[in-house]
Amino acid sequence: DGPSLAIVGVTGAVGQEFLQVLSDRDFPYRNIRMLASKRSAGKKLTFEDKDYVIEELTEDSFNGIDIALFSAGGSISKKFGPIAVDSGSIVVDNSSAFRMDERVPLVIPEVNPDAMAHIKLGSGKGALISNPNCSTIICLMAATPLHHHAKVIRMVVSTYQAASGAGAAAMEELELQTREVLEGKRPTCNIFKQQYAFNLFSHNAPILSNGYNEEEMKMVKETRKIWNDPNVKVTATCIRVPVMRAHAESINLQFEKPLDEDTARDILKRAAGVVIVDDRASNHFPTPLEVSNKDDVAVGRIRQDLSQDGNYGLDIFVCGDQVRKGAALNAVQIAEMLL
Ligand code: 11C
Repeated sequence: DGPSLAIVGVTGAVGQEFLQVLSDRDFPYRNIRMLASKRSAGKKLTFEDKDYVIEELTEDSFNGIDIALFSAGGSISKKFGPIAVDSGSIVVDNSSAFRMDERVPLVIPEVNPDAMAHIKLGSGKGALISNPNCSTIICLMAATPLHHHAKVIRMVVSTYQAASGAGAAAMEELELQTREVLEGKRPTCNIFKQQYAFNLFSHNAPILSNGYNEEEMKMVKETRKIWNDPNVKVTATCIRVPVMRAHAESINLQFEKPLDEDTARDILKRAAGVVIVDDRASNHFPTPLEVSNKDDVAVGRIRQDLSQDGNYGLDIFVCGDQVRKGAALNAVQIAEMLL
């Protein structure tokens, strides 16, 4: 027993991870509708020993659906999200389509669960809930517990983002290019316009008139919305690195009140969904590989920022699985809060 689910974009990297996470967490459901584009309709998939036929996403797909998990890109969400809501479904949307809409809660369950408290499953009323951008989720999982203690007034983030953020095709291209370069061949560049293997480059999101790219501005705007603090100062530089599925971020924090590193470590030790990897003696700190396929965000390099007087600043380094906590796990946790 449980709600009736729909997965929109089930063939994608995040769509597949939705299924994995639902299964890993024994999420209760009555039935699941597997939805994708016309191209994938008719294909079969097996989930928890049951065979499914992938259906084409249409306006009728949401009849009788209680919760719809969307990860099929912004334009699909913009078109079909409101249709699902009109059908009475609660949509958890992984795209950026509705994140900055003030009527739509933008939720990280460990950070701001109250933002969705008014949305009730079984009320017969549909609703939209947005999943934040992966870089924002991974950053705020570590920064928020410290923010609650000493109030962040400024945050400077530099990201090292994995291929998975650009989808399954980018992950395949990274693998292909790595082989090609090692074999002395010219690398295939279909997803990105430049060589990715053995390289890194500024994030591929469009550059805006202020010189920031869209990924960076998502971190700025989403942090303000999630923390409900329009005044927090955030700046970010987002970089794509040749890593498969976990993002890393260097985060510099400036606080309103002093916070020493031992207290920060204690706070992070107790924080839900966070694990500390901070072994100075053996130079062991978070790595993308060690957090891959894991739920927790790893935090290390916890140290006082020397450039700020009186313990008003901290530097930390975080890694989190982009496909899991950055996308599918966070969405399924939101769905769990509806149960
Ligand atoms: C990346 N964060 O890692 C991006 C991808 O707004 O959900 C996801 C974009 C988004 O490239």
